[in-house]
Amino acid sequence: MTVTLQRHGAIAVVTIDNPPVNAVAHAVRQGLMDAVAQTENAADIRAVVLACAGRTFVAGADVKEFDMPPVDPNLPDVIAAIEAAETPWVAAVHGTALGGGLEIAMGCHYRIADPKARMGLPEVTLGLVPGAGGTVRLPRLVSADLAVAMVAGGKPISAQVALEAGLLDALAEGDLRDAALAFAASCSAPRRTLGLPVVGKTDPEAFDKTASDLRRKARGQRSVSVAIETLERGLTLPSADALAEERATFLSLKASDQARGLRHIFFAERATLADPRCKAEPRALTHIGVVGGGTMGAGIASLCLMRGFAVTLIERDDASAEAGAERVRTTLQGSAKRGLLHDHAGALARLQSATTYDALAEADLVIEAVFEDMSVKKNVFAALDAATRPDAILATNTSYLDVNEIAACLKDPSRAIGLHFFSPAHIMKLLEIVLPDRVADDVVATAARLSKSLGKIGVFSGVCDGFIGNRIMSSYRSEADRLLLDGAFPSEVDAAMRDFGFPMGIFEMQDLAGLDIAWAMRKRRRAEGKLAGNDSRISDRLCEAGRFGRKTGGGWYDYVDGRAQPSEHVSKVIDEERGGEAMMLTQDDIISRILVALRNEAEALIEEGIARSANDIDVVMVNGYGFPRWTGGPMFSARRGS
Ligand code: T1G
Repeated sequence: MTVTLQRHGAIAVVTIDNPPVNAVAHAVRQGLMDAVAQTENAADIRAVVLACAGRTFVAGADVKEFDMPPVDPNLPDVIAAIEAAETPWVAAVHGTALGGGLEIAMGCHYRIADPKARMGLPEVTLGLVPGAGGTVRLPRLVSADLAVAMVAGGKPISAQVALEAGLLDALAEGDLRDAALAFAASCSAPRRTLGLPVVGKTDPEAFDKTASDLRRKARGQRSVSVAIETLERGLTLPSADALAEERATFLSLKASDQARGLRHIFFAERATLADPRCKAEPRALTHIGVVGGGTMGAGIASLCLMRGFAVTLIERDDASAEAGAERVRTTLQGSAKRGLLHDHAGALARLQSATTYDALAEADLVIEAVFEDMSVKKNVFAALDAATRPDAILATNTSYLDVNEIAACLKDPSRAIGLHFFSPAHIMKLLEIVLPDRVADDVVATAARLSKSLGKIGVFSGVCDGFIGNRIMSSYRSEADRLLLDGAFPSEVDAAMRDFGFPMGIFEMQDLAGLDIAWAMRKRRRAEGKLAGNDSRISDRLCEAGRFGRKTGGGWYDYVDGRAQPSEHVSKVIDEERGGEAMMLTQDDIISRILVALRNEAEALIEEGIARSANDIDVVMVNGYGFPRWTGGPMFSARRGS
């Protein structure tokens, strides 16, 4: 049974049990409706505790049902029935009460939570607004300043913050169910949320600043501004009108392209590691070695420490080891300050640094993050082969080198794998798990489980020059270069792609990263005869002139007081390289040519077996390269014809 009712004396405990996250599927809605009827007709029931089995309170409506025809009872009706009850209902919240889950809790008359619980309204991240009273009940419990951050920002808050703000009535001391039963026994009458006055804006300027910050960060995602408008209307409209407006807005957004795109990515991200090889038993992982304490290595080490692993950081000498350890300590300090790291002292205690590989003799996994040069990486792997246990997994963080060639350095290549982190490693969600030909299944399974333990979105990639993301981005760069030769300028290409929804344009990105890195790669690949057809002289000429980007005061743009300006030098080089007539290119021309180039490269990656599916390509491009999330990714948006 998805919803059960048990008696504890005069208290009824209604329990939802719909694994894995108690999503409000139809069976849950019907079960709750039945429970209201049952408890209202039982004169000897004085109060109801609403609890959930498993790891969390209701985590929202069942997103899988969104593309199916609605089936009554709908969630607003269920919540209205709970709220109208004469018998007081007490929500007992644990885990994450999100979306419809928090809306159900707010429809209850009282709320008690486990101190570690979190609650929020993430609908905006799915291109929606709350559809079951969230924008109408929340402002009757907390200030509008907090309500707008929750509704339009989509981020959950802690139980402590919720208690202080008025969203919770109590935090459970000890067992949640016992505390909820005791709380329910003390309730004599229902307190209906809709009957409470709107709390209002305690600091109108703070409200406006939150709203404008969220609108700016949303870029092209419409649901954020719609959520702000819906909430603001809810502050002044009679509750029945506000509920009707909210529901109409929700239904309209649910059918939108952006909501479809965001639902696609939500499920695509959760399907990337569904692979037969992950059925193997993963190896135990507690002690992770990281070779290289530079930005990347220190970021990886910090992330592993934050997620509970013991880390030994290896550098070539004491000074470098101390510098690397200091980078880690600084990162941990920053994360602790932002409330992202609770066990700061524990994380620091788990960090060791050393200058010789024998410190890795007991490591379960070693990740190398040394200079991107094949001979350097091969030397590191050969040394690790001798210094580590034969069952230790050896991972390279290379972003494009041949992982098969690196693995071949080992006596047992089956223990080698690629773990391509994105910088900053403790913040970026994407992890490309690069699978060499001879990798063992349990090594693949271990990498998949590590990805989840690190809170990453892991995507499998085959071995090729640049794996999935960098291969696609190089096709983006090549098409952008061709657009320059055909008549566009860097600022026009960048403006078009920013209007499409990228956080920045490809030329701005190159100036930020540095043109010299790509220049060195082009020279290497040209020497290997691998660059035919993708070889624009423009970039080379800028590098030959020492224009490496922001760090040299000029690249594709000139930088004056840190601000990018179109460069006459670059325009002159482009005109010379064009050598002829320039075409008129509109923004649409630019966007469609670049999208076609991205998709062609993506199709090639799938064809070659480097990427497993179009969905994986969407996940990589959205989570690692700034492709606008609300489009669903380059492949999903192509299927939809945009
Ligand atoms: N609907 C359906 N399935 C869901 C789901 C949902 N809301 N949330 C999670 N799942 C599945 C997920 O696909 C995966 O399935 C499994 O649960 C574990 O998820 C009316 C309209 C709760 C924080 O946006 O944020 O309510 O892969 O891998 O890392 O106003 O899931 O195992 O088959 O993410 O521990 C609002 C979305 C919906 C919450 C748990 N709610 N979920 O994270 O596990 S709209 C959300 C999450 C709404 C109302 C509106 C996370 C989590 P499978 P997981 P996790």
